[in-house]
Parts: sequence; C-alpha cells; structure tokens
Amino acid sequence: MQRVAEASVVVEVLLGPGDERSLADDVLDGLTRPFKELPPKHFYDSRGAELFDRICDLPEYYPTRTERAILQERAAEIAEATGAGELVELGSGTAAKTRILLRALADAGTLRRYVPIDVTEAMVCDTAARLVEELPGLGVHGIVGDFERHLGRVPPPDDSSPRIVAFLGGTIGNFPPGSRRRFLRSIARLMRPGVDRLLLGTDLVKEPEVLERAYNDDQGVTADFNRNVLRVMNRELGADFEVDAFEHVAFFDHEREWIEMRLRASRRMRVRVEAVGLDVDFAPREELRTEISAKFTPERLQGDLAAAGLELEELLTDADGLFALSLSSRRS
Ligand code: SAH
Ligand code: AVI
Repeated sequence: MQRVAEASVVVEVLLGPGDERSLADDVLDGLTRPFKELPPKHFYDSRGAELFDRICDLPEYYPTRTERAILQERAAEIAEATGAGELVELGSGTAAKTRILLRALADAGTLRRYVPIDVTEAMVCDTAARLVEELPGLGVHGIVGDFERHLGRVPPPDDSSPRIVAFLGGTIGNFPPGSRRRFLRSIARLMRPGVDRLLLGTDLVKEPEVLERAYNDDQGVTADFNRNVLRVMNRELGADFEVDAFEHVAFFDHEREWIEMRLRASRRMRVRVEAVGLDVDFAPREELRTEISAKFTPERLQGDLAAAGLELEELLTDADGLFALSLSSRRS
C-alpha cells in the first residue's frame, strides 16, 4: 500500500463547555454514596496530563518504560503481522510510545491514518500537529472525546486495509471488572473479524512492594496527580476543597489484585460544590476512592478478552514479566 502524498489533520471536538455535566453527574453520584468514589478520567486536565507525564519518567513507575521496551523490540513484528494501514488509539496522551509503532508501520509502507482519542484537547491537537511533521504523508483524524461515550464517533475504516485499535499504558486496568468487559466489547465493535487487531497494554500481577512503590513515589508526583481531581472540581464546579487537607493513599488490594488510590480527609470537613448545590461532609480520616488500577494474569486477560468476543493471538512480555502487550482479533 502506498502512503498518501499530502498530509492532513482533522480534529473533531466532541467535548464542550456543557461537558462539565459529566463531572457534575459523577460528583452527584459518587460523593453522595456511603463510600465516596470518583472515576479517574477527571484527573486529566492539562495539569493532570503533565503530572501523568512526570509519573511516566519516575524510577518507581516501571509500566511506561517496560511497555516502551516491548514496543521497541517487537514493533516491526507487529507491523508485519498486522499489515495495518490505520491505527486508532484510545487515551492516546502524548503518543510517546505509539510513535514507535507508527514508525514501524510507516517503514513497512502500510501506514495511512492515525486516529487518536483523548479527553485532553491540547494533547490531541499537539500530538496531531507533531505527527504529521514527523511522518510525511500521514493523515491524522483526532477526536477530543470520552472513549466511554464516543467510540461510535470513530470514523469507519476508509479502505480495506487492516486497522489496529491500540489501548496502551494499562489504562484498561482503570475500569472496574464489569465495565471493563463491556468496554472491551465496545472496542470489539470497531473491529472487523479476521482483519483488525486490538493491541492492549496490561500491567501484570507482581510483588506487592514493587506495585505499591510505583504508586507511592518519593517525590510525591503521584500524590499531586491524585489530589489534582480536587483542583478540577474546585475550578469546574466552584467547589471549595482544601487540597492540602487530603492525604494520598495507594495500596495493593490482594484479594482483587488491583492498586487502589484514595484521598483521605485529614479532619472533619464540609465541602461546598456550588455548581450542583451540594454540601459534602467528610469524617476525620474518611476516604474517597479516586482510581483502581487492575493488575492482570494471562488467564484473567484471556478471560476478559473472550467475554468480549476477542481471541488472544499473541502475548508479548518483558524478560521480568512486569508488563504485557497483547494482540487479539475479533471472533467471527
Ligand atoms: N496511552 C498513554 C497515556 C495513558 S494515561 C500511555 O500509555 O502513556 C491515560 C490517558 O487516557 C490520558 O491521556 C487521559 O487523558 C486519557 N483518558 C482517561 N480517561 C479517558 C476517557 N474516558 N476518554 C478519553 N480519554 C481518556
Ligand atoms: C493511566 N493509568 C494506566 C495509570 C495507572 O497506572 O493506572 C494512571 C496512574 N495512576 C497513578 N499513577 C499512574
């Protein structure tokens, strides 16, 4: 397949000012429960995205460098096995690791289009602009949207060449188990049986000390990232959270095999969330769950994929078995 001659960038913005509604709904739902909880997508305003970038470079946070190393070693093989002309990426962020695969697909002469989807607008726009410079002839169709709501807006494949849907970084682990399988099923709907592949990054179960260190770094960057959701609510919903009055907590839940991040109130507090007319009471040491990050065994991964109508074809891991990239296809 030939690369197109002229580069093109389209960015569709599906999130607007009214979209604090989704934050408002999540706050109304999650902060009025007996055990308070918020979904992790609200970490990622531009400051949250920068903090996540810093997390990726921390010595304690092994997933990013490990996944990058697997990609560096296996990208050419993935390019050959898939022959992909299009890469759709969910939660694309800065696409730092994705570039490795995009280059391999470009080197193989098959790459035409990249479709990144992320909630952070600046990230989608910057990444799109940079990639068309770096990879002459590449078309980018960026989507600023919520992958839980907007997968239906992913453009259909524009020719018969295979598509890779990439979901990297272990972000699938941030879904609770039931919705994780439902989400995988909606990803499968983007794929043509026998043609397209899912490239999924999953963090693997390992010694709890290694896992807990990755979410409790010495510099406190993860703590700052965790507290960022309070800043987002203050700005977007006129809330008056006292950010420093909440302590970062991250621990491995051995039974569920996931890392759980929480924010613990240092004392009794009443917080006003003006935009939704809500007063939220925190008891001393009361915790608000902000993220789960599930860790996988190959069996759990295979089970989740199978439940979504996907068939695991290849499991690529590093020598220490820290992280896995898998290639799956949709069952016909
Ligand atoms: N894929 C990158 C980034 C992972 S961080 C990597 O592997 O390093 C998770 C990314 O998903 C962030 O860029 C965040 O903005 C995005 N994200 C989180 N929830 C999202 C949602 N519901 N819809 C779209 N993007 C989301
Ligand atoms: C994006 N996601 C896979 C990260 C994780 O490890 O679950 C988010 C993160 N939370 C704390 N550190 C990094």
